[in-house]
Amino acid sequence: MTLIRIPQSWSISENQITPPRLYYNRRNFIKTLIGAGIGASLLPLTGCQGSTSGIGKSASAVELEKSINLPKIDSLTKNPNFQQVDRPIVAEKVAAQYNNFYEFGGTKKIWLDAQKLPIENWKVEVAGLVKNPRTYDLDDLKRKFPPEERVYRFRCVEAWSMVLPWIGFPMKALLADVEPTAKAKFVSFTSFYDPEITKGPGFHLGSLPWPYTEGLRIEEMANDLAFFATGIFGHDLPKQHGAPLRMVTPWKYGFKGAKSIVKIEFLAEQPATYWNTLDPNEYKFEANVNPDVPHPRWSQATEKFISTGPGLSWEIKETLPYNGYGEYVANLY
Ligand SMILES: Nc1nc2c(c(=O)[nH]1)N[C@H]1C(S)=C(S)[C@@H](COP(=O)(O)O)O[C@H]1N2
Ligand SMILES: [Mo]
Repeated sequence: MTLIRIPQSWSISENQITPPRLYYNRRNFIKTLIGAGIGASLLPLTGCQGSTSGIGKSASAVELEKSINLPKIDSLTKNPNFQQVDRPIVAEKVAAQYNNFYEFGGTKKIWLDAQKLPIENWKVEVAGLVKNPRTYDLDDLKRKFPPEERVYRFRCVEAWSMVLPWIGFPMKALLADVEPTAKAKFVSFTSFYDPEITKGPGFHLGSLPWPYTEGLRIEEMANDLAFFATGIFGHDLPKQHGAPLRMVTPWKYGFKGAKSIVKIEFLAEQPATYWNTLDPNEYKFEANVNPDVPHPRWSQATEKFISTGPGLSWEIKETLPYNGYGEYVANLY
């Protein structure tokens, strides 16, 4: 087993701390952009590769504290079925700086840029093939669906992983409230998008399939594991994790977990999704964690498990089928 310990996260270079999506995918993004005939817009994209991280600088340290210093969630139940994971929970401040949120950019400074997300008076519209279409505000959601904590493994398609203590409610509770009709076979989730606010370098280009969308089959949404997070680490969800409401599907690769959801739509047909539209060979709609199916450009057999500790450190671990959740979901496939 390889164990890499890096005591001070701010002493390492951007290449080491950028989850591999960006540099693994650089060629691919460039290809996509050129394919779309907007090669001249490459500068902002490649320009972000070398920018320095905000981690550890003192002004940023204050901002980081602010971003996670959020109201505690009272009357929280710890779901006893989802407390035990054979790996330690990541340090909160590591998780709060190690994000993907491409609307806000492609570097590891996203956590800071994401503070621009406006979450006041948030509304989530539920539409499509349901008996009770409706628009919830956050108070509705919190009142209707009492918060519980679930400790889940999290595995990004670029082969890093963590354990996170989410707070929220099971997706099946929402299903019971809105009652999909018999025609509903799929569901699509749309993230907040406003090109005036979500100005990620190179990523606000009109040719990319914004807004970020994801999708599930209805049976997947009804599975016990499928979860909506409104909090993490005992408090409300920080913006960089997708406040105020994001999806958590721990048996699937992390990109399935759309952040900052504004719309949920029930459909008869499989919806288009962000990464699958960008590159269907590399990002499948189903996207179940599977160590035996390599990504076209790297193996999925192992992962960099980001362990506890104040700095960034990781161990190489074997990746498990369905990310270890086969007993819950294998019957769906
Ligand atoms: N709207 C939106 N949702 C998103 C993403 C994104 O770029 N935009 N990135 C995805 C990817 S690739 C991952 S790994 C996770 C990261 O979640 P975290 O930053 O809370 O760890 O969010 C997912 N959800
Ligand atoms: Mo990811």
